[in-house]
Amino acid sequence: MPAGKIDYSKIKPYGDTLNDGMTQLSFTLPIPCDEKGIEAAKQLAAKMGFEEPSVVHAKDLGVGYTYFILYGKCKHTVNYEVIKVVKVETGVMSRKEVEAYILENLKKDIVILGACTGSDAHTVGIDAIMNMKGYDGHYGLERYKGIDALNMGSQVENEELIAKAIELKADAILVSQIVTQKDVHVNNLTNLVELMEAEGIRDDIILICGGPRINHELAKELGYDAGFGPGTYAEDVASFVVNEMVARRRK
Ligand code: B12
Repeated sequence: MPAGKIDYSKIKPYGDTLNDGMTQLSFTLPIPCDEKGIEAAKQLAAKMGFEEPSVVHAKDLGVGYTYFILYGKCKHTVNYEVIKVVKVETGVMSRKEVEAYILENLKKDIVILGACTGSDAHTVGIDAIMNMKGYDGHYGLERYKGIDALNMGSQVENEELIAKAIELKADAILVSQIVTQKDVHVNNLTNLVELMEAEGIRDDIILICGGPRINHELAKELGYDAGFGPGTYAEDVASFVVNEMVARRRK
C-alpha cells in the first residue's frame, strides 16, 4: 500500500512509493535496434517530460524499426477534485427490472434497431449489445421480453437504416462505430443525424451510438441522445432507452 495521505488535487503515477511518478511507456521508432537507437528513445522520453528515462526493453522489428519499452518519472500532476465527466446519468436496471418497467410504464413492446454503419465491418460490438446470447454473461436485447430487437449487422448504409426505422416504427436506433481512422466515425455519425433531420424523424427516435472510442460527451456533441464506450452491456442501453421513453411521454 502507498505510504502517506493522498492529495487528490495533485495526482501523479505511482510505482514503488506514492507520488514517485513512475510510468511505463512504449513506442516504435523507425531506427535500428542498437546503442544509438536506445539513446534516441531516452532523449525522446526526456523531451516528453519524463525524468530519469531508462530503456528496459528494445526489440528489433526488422526493416530498420525498433520497439522500445521505457520507465521514467512523470513530473506532472492533475487535479482530480475538479474533473467533470459528461456521462449517462440514468441508473442501470437488470434485465428483469427493465422488462417489468416496460410492462408497467410503457404498456407496449418497444422496437430497437441496431447496425454497424458505413464501411465499418466490425460486428462483435453491436452483437454484444443486441444478440440473444449477449456478452460476458449479460444477455443481449433480443432476449428481453417487451423489446423487439433487430440487428441489421455491419456495413449498413445510413439510408438503409433510416428506411428500416421508418418501416418498423423504431423507438430507438443503435449505431456502432469501431473504426475511427481519419475520423470516419464522426463523419458517418453526423451524416446519419442530418439524414434523420431531413426525413423529419430525428426527434421521434432515441438515437444512440457506441464503440470503443465513443463516449457520452462526443455523442451529445454529434447530436445523439447518448453514447456508450467499452464495457457496455445490454442493460445499460435498455435502461437508458426505457427511462428516456418515459421521460419523453411525461413531457
Ligand atoms: C475482430 C477485429 C476485426 C475483425 C472484425 C470481425 C467482426 N465480425 O467483427 C476483422 C478481421 C474483419 C477486422 C477488420 C478490420 N479492422 Co479490426 N479489429 C478487430 C479487433 C481485434 C477486435 C474488435 C472486437 O471484436 N472487440 C470486442 C467488442 C466486444 O468490443 P467493442 O467493439 O469495443 O464493443 C463494445 C463497446 O465498444 C460497446 N459498443 C460497441 N458498439 C456499440 C454500439 C452501441 C449502440 C452501444 C450502446 C455500445 C457499443 O459495447 C461493446 C460491448 O461492451 C480490434 C482490436 C481490439 N482488440 O479491439 C481491431 C480494430 C478495431 N480493427 C482495426 C482496423 C484498422 C481494421 C481494418 C481497417 C484492418 C485493415 N487494414 O483491413 C479492418 C476494417 C474492415 C472494415 N471495413 O471495417 C483497428 C481500428 C483502428 C481505429 N481506431 O480505427 C483496431 C482497433 C485494431 C488496431 N489496433 O489497429 N477487425
